Amino acid sequence: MISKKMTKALNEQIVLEGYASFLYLSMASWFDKEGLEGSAQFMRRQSDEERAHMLRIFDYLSEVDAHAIAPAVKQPPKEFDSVQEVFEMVYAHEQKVTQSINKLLTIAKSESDYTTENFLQWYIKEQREEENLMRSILDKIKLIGNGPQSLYYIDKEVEAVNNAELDGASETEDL
Ligand code: OFO
Repeated sequence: MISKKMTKALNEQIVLEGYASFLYLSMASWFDKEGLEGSAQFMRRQSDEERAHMLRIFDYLSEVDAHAIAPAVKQPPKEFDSVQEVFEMVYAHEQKVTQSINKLLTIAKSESDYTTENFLQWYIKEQREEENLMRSILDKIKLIGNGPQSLYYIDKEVEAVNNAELDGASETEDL
């Protein structure tokens, strides 16, 4: 039986994952407006992934007979100064999510809630991969440079990362 405290904390995580989905959708739209198609597709896919992360918690709560709460929609920023700023914001948000997952794990451990502890392991791995991915994109942006002439090359790099992720996902599905 899941505790009220654990249920509340998981519902708060739903808010965070849901906000990430809308934030990344807003970033995808900004990239699209700026003519950065590769980056727009990348952020659109990230947005879909975050929605899936949110729904995973929804389904878990209902599986353990708790009440999953649909979060309020908070308006994310819609204008950004640069591609680098966008990816810095994404990286910072992912770090915040990781901290939050770690707190959830601490609660689960303190309550000897092994079922939730086991459920959260997937997020631990996912966050490590996502932080690593965003850091590698930021490293590339820093190498290429953030001036107007560099935008085309940055977009191509992000597009290549997106295609590699898509290939990786379809290989996993084939297994
Ligand atoms: Fe990467 O934020 Fe979801 O888990």
